[in-house]
Amino acid sequence: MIVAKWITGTLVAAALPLSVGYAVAEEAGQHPVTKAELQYQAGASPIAAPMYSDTNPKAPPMSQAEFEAAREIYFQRCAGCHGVLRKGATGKALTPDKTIASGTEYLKVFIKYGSPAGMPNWGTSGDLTDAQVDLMARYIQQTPPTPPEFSLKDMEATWKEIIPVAKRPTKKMNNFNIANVFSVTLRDSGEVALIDGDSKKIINIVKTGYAVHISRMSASGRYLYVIGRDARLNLIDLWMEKPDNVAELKIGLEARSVETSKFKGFEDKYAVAGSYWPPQFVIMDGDTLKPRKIVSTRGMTVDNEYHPEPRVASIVASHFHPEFVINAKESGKIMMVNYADINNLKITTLDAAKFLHDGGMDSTGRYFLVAANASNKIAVVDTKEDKMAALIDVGKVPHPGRGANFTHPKFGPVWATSDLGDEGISVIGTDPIKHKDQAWKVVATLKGQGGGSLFIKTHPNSKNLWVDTPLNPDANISQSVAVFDIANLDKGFATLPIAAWAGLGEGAKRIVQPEYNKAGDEVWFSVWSAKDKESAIVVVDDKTRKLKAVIKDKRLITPTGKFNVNNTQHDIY
Ligand code: DHE
Repeated sequence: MIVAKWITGTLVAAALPLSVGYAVAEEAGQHPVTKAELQYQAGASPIAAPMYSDTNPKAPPMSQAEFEAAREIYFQRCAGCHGVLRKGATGKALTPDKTIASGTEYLKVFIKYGSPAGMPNWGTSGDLTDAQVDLMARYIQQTPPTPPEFSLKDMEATWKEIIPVAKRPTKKMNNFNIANVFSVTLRDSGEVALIDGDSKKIINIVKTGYAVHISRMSASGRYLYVIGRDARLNLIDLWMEKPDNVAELKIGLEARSVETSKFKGFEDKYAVAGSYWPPQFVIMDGDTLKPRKIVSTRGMTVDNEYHPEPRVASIVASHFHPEFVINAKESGKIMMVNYADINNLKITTLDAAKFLHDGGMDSTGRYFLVAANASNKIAVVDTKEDKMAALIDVGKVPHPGRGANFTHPKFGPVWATSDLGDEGISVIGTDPIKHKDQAWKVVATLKGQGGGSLFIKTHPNSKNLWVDTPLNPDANISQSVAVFDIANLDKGFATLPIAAWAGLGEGAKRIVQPEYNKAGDEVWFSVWSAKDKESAIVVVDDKTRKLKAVIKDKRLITPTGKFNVNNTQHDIY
């Protein structure tokens, strides 16, 4: 069986015995963890900056070279779950007070064989040699090294205004139908491909950050923002003859999210980006990326315990107030950041649930639904009242992307999420006026192809609900996609063999992230293989569910997320 794993930010395929393929177990207070989730969470951290460290006299000895080697392994394999400072996130805290008490021999067993609660078996899986296991057991007894902070001055030093506003076009200078352009993440080449949705031709390949993550649109639909895992933010002007970078800023050492101001009167005025390290967010000028204000997320969790590194996960812009809705992962707090006066910021902080990750708006744009993934919950924020509307129990490790809004034949307007940890799809009522009894309740749980799902999608003009399963350990499932008929959800799903349609050679060929075109009559899928293998984008006719086009190009290296300009600009999903 083939399971994906991330090594130094690269997707590779590795054989794992069936017994560990979907290991599920539970420890008091922890949710059961699937292999798919583990592989996903244990992503590499790109932090490469010099770090402060000291030597704990009680810890076993290590040479400087050993310490550096272990530190590199820690940031590649362990930081995603245990945190940069090792204070614990979805994984346990690994601070010297705990690890020295356990001792080297105990830690070696743990690292080599893993634990039923979710610790991967790094030794027996072949990922780490015995010598590396020994190294890591000694390393985690040392005082954790601390990466540097990143101040406004540090950011300013990285700021590049590639084309100043005065030298940019004053009107659209190309003939592209830019509302139907797609920005496609080329994960391992550190680029995005801008693809014309009408002709399916590549407009430009634009250099962006390392392991580029997401793209978001300005309110006007002119500016495209792209954030890399290395916290490099790029601003692309779609009005240029050939759309390209016009500004760049490094907002920290590691990041995942970016958004722009969308409230009336503030269109295109500000951008905001959140970082994993340091744990903070920065508000910038929307058209230049000039950094203006940094706010730290360090502080108490929803359980009233101090957390030193609550990473910034998803961010959305409110349509009801001049506010950004900013989600802090480890603390479980949602900050409604009012940007009307950025020198006197007003922040309303809501208590949601720990491990906030990804989410999207309901069809009216009033409610924001976000997964508290390792808490198995969806938190609902009323962005008009700036209050929590609900906290809903769903399946194991919900992972909606931005989710899917549609009208359920019985329950009216709903929003749905699929799960990383099981095959369920939770359908949640979102209409507190006409369907009050169903609002913020799971009205149906559909059964999909299996666990390992990351993204679910539909469109207001479509009758289909698409659910991917790229992290499922069974290649038949990860290489195909499930589609439900919204009018007949009880009938179950049909399966489309997207990877086979792409006609590629060998490779993982994971089908990831359905994304609609502007009209809502085509749905695009990435066929994602490692960077030394051929990948593709498959376009399906939404009505007939038949293959419409395959986009292949040697420059399409590891395509993952795709962001249609119009749908991203208007929160259509
Ligand atoms: Fe993502 C969204 C974090 C791994 C593809 N990802 C997000 C968001 C966060 C996040 C916080 C929400 C951003 C927002 O809305 O503002 N992702 C993380 C991780 O921490 C994690 C688990 C591990 C890591 O090391 O980065 C991770 N993500 C991945 C992948 O491996 C994926 C599948 C492939 C890739 O390109 O790296 C991936 N993430 C995506 C995509 C979105 C996303 C495509 C946006 C979906 C959308 O429709 O909006």
